[in-house]
Amino acid sequence: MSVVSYQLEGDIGVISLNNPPVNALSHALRLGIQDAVAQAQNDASLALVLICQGRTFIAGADISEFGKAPMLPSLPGLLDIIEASTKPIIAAIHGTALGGGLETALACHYRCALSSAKVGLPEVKLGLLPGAGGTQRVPRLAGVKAALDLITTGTPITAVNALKIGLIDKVVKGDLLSAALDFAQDIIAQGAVLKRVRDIAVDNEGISADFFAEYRAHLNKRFRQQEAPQRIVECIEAALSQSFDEGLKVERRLFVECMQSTQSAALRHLFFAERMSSKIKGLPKDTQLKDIKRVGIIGGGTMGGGIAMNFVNANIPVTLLEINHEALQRGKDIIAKNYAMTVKKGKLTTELAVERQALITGTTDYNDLADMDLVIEAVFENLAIKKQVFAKLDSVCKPGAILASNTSYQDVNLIAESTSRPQDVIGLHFFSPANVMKLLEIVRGDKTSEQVLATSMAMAKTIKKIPALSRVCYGFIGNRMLRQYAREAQLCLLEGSSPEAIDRVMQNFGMAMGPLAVGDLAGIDIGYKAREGLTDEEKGDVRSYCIADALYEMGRLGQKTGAGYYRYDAETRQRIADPIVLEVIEAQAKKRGVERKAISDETILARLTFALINEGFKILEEGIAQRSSDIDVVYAFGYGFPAFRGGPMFYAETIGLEKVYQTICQFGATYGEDFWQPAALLKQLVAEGKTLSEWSSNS
Ligand code: T1G
Repeated sequence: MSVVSYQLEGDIGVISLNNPPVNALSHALRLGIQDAVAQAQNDASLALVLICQGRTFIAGADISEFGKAPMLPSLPGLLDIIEASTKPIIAAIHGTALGGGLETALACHYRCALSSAKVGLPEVKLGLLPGAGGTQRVPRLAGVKAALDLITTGTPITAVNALKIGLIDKVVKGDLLSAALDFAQDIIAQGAVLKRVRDIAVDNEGISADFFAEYRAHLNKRFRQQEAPQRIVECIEAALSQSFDEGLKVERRLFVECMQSTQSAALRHLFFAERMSSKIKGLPKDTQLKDIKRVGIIGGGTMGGGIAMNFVNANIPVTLLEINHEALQRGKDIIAKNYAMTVKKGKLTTELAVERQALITGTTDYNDLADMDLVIEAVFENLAIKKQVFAKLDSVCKPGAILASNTSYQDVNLIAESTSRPQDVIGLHFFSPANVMKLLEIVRGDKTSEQVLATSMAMAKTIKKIPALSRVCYGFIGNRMLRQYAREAQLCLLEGSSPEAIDRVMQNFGMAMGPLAVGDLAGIDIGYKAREGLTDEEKGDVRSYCIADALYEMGRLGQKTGAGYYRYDAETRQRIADPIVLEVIEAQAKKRGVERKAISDETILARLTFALINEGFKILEEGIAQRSSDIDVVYAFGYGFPAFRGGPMFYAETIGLEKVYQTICQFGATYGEDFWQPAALLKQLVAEGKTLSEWSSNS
């Protein structure tokens, strides 16, 4: 099947691309376009239309070719050929013209698009910048400010908005090819002018002397530590101050710098990891999916309410069960409040918010769940209560209904045992706030059927979640690793650091929030209550929670009480270091015989991140996670791990497994081997000189 076809439609040459799934600009596609444009220069055509088959116009350069030996024609080289055409070329856009796709359209002489189409330059999300003239052509058509906003955010815009800022010439309706052919005829009738974007001067209207410095400062706040946004500013500055060809050279130089950066490698790793995580190793491709038309949710608390929103947002009706009408009303009020906030932010219309809430039916009667295709339990995090709920579901739900628990720690196998249908039981671990967080940990029980697994993965996509599969262990992937990270944060506190020092180190690393600030946000009572049900042995080393317990007993639960590891300003809710906390820490250190001394930022960072990484290796060697990139997906999309570092396991590779291993051995010698035993898999890979991605893709 040829990826490019060329034929005359009357006096218009039509270049048609067909490179599923998204017409990415593979080498074959670039060659095919080059040949078609060359052929058209000598035939009877008066103008050309460039159009794509399938679901979208070109969605970008072929990311899977990155890092491989370049093959001619390069994309910039191809765009020079398009722009130098002796006949006007009209790009006909549908779907999402992104990255190199939009750059290809900009090298054409005209652009038309269906009103449903979107255009954008999302390279920055891959740690890159538009490397085929986008930073030089967009300012010429849309101006400097619009170019900076479009390219540094990477957010696509609608065809109508693209028309408004001058990126496209016409929004068309109906059949795209017919509309594009009509548009080409108009262009011919007007003299077939070769409108080359490179010939347009950049408008410097309103660009003050400190405009770029201010924009850089804005980017520093919004995209902390990210390199690509700053380089984009430099490209746009060049578009304004230099010739088109000189500007292209600046763009090329900075694009190569981005391409070679660790940040871009990390973001490209996550791009594919996010798409890989929904694939289940060993699951037959043709596994039949169950139809999920009606969903029941048990528990209308913060989690249950948030979970319900995911389904009604996907137009799937929900029956929400609570123990009584007051609790049910509270649940509905939580949902109404969440929607009101979304409407207030302008992200949803009032009508849609009302429509979606109308899809939620409340009940206090389990029998109303009899006909549900999927029921998700989101009650109190207590195994005994969950087992009672599942035994009840087993007696009322229809055969074949999927029975899921939103548990974040409990053993899904034990929950399944409380039913006669363990094959239909699965864990669906949502992250709070459940209507916002992208990650969904899917926990397969030993007896969960392939059909329930496959259906859960497909359902995750339907409700726009990013799934990651876990087997059963305490805390699954994310929370099991988090316990080690939190333990090291607590020990660093006890041994000499402070909440503000630890949080500063982790925020500078790129975490959305430091661990102690997160503790105050979630509530110190959560951990305290989770430990209440555990034996001393299960609780682990008392040094890892004695400070939290002391704060709890002082009534310092975190933000909810105005004080926890920090004090919170009543008006601004700003976090303020509190000397009382230091007194609590010193008292606990004394009580535990710990002599406090300063801990360097570097040691804090290594202790917290290597504790995560080491546990990640154990999770891999135990087969809890399918692949290392799934662990990266969990941390990047569920725990605020900086995407530009690729996730904890990718980050370990960028440091080098040898260094991680040696440091963990040193930590064992310094802090004791109870916590610092290198994972067997880490030790094995270092001994074999193998990388994790090699092992993970081979296993
Ligand atoms: N290259 C290669 N494969 C791609 C791809 C790309 N650009 N985009 C998507 N795919 C694959 C993806 O891996 C998946 O494969 C399948 O297509 C469906 O994708 C020079 C340097 C277009 C909005 O960043 O944002 O141009 O898993 O599951 O949810 O300046 O894909 O099925 O085997 O995401 O409908 C810039 C990235 C590149 C766009 C569709 N372009 N793609 O979303 O489907 S850099 C991008 C997307 C560049 C130039 C620079 C989305 C989508 P598989 P999907 P979707």
